[in-house]
Amino acid sequence: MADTAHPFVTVRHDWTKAEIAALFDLPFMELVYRAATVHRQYFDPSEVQLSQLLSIKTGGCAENCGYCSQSAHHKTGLKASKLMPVDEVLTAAKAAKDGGAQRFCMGAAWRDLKDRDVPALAEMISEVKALGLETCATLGMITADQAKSLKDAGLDYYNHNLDTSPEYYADVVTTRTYQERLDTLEAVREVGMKTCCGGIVGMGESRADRASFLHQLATLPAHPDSLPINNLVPVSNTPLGELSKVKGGVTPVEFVRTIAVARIVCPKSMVRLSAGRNEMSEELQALCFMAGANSIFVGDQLLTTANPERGTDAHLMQSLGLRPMTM
Ligand code: SAM
Ligand code: DTB
Ligand code: SF4
Repeated sequence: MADTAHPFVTVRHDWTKAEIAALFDLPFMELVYRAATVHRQYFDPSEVQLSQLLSIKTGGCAENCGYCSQSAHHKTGLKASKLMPVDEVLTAAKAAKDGGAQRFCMGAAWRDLKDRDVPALAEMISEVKALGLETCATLGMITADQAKSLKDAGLDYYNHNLDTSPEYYADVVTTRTYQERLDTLEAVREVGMKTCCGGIVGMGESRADRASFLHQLATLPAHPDSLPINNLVPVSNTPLGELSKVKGGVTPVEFVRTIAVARIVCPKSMVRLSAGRNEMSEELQALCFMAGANSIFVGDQLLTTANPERGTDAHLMQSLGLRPMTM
């Protein structure tokens, strides 16, 4: 990396872990300044992309992700439901569009997508797309054939997160491997669909883990088009929710550092300030935008947990002079 006061950062896929760790260790003002500089190379820093989530199939998931309210392995009290009918999804998508969302992301608590569900999803996707929204889905592991069917139906993005570093991964989930996650991302890229891939901070991982997680993203054959950084939303009776009650999450400054490093190593990605915003002050979110975040989830619900209400986000955008991204 050029070590100058005004680094022009090009898109690189050969980042080393040591370089990324060194970014984390920069004095905070220097790190944020560099990230803000990179942000301006590729984006208008006043523009924020707006996505909205809907849980189209909730709970009862076979995976044991240690942070998740929807895993059947944890007694979180969440009621499991079947795949939502298309008309209900469309009602939610119309409301999202009317509320200003640009992208509609449909999430299902599945380990992997079953072929029998593809026709219903294809119909859902094509009708959401016809409303004039960008479409995104997160349905667990998928094959290239399934990805092709979803793309043909009008799916623009597929979300599948790496979640953490390869080194910390076994402390987070044991029912699916890191390699399986990479394979799903490969299948999505293979059919030319855009990828949305990021992870979670505040799960008890170290700074070295956060650097290693971003190293994975930065050295993918193609950087994620969208890169969500979630701050753990502690859910009671999940292993990591309980751990965070004892250990605490990351400090706000460390969270901003993670956003800044993500912006520098994946300069063209939309870095999404994702879960955890409901618990953040306006000032902390402002620091995240300054550090290069340029995407958020809108709507008062993420999948199963709360997100800021529309009025709260309208105030945030207005007070910071932020505008919805021109598409
Ligand atoms: N089942 C699919 C999967 O795992 O790919 C899709 C839905 S899953 C809920 C999508 C992502 O949400 C996870 O990979 C994780 O990064 C994030 N997530 C889930 N629960 C969270 C929590 N309590 N706090 C922060 N992020 C969370
Ligand atoms: C992502 O990285 N974050 C979103 C989306 N991709 C699917 C999900 C956040 C979920 C937060 C916990 C919940 O609401 O259940
Ligand atoms: Fe299932 Fe996804 Fe939750 Fe893991 S994160 S338990 S795969 S819904």
